[in-house]
Amino acid sequence: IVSGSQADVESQPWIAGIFQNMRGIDQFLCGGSLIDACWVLTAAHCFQDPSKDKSAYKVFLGKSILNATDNREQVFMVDDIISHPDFTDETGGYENDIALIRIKTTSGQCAVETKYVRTVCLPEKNLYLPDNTQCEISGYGRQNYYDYYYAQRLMSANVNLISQRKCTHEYYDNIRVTDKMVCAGDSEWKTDACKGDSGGPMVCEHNGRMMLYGIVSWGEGCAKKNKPGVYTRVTRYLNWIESNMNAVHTKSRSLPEP
Ligand code: 4AZ
Repeated sequence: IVSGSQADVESQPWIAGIFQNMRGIDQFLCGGSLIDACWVLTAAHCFQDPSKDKSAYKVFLGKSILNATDNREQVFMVDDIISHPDFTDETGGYENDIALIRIKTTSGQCAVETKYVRTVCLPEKNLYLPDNTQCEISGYGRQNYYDYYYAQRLMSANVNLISQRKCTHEYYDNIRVTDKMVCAGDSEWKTDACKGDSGGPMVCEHNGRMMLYGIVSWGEGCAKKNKPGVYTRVTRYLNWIESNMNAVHTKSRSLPEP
């Protein structure tokens, strides 16, 4: 997060940190959001490395410090990764940049609700928030585009939703930003998501509750003038999310075939 401030994990209790094992070391990969005790919603582009299978990943909930663990945290293995079948990076941005991760502990449990770990609401299908609505992003990603290290603590910042027309035609090149994405930034181009924040939440308040409105997906640079952050528009994927969460539940619960 560029121009963010340190956040207590209890203010973002749905934040997930996804790590990937590289030559024996767990390295931070992406953010995510807990949408159900057993499911984290994240970005498909985090899982493009074909050499990695699900055993290479770990998911942390309740994490305030990136490279240290404390007793508020819960850690999970990855039981399943479901990337959107139409995910592509061929247009220069990312299309359908959404993935579901099923989490379980070594003893087979899902997340336990605490002060530090809680699910976020999904918006209704027809929720279309007006331009300039203030939303909140959070993550462990870079605090400047040219930084080498990720933020060592969970950071968050406010951004405002940007008009679809302006984002598509004025800020980007008429093709990369589709109506299944939503753009956000601030009027001074100071605040943005950055590398490492991918997959993490953009939440917006609606009817007094925080809703997961966007998933950090892409953008040209970070906090660059006229180049807003681009987020997967969650309302456009509610059917996909629901059917995939249900499909796996049904499969694991159903009786064996005769
Ligand atoms: C990235 O590389 C990335 N400014 C994430 C978000 C943005 C740019 C890059 C948006 O993960």
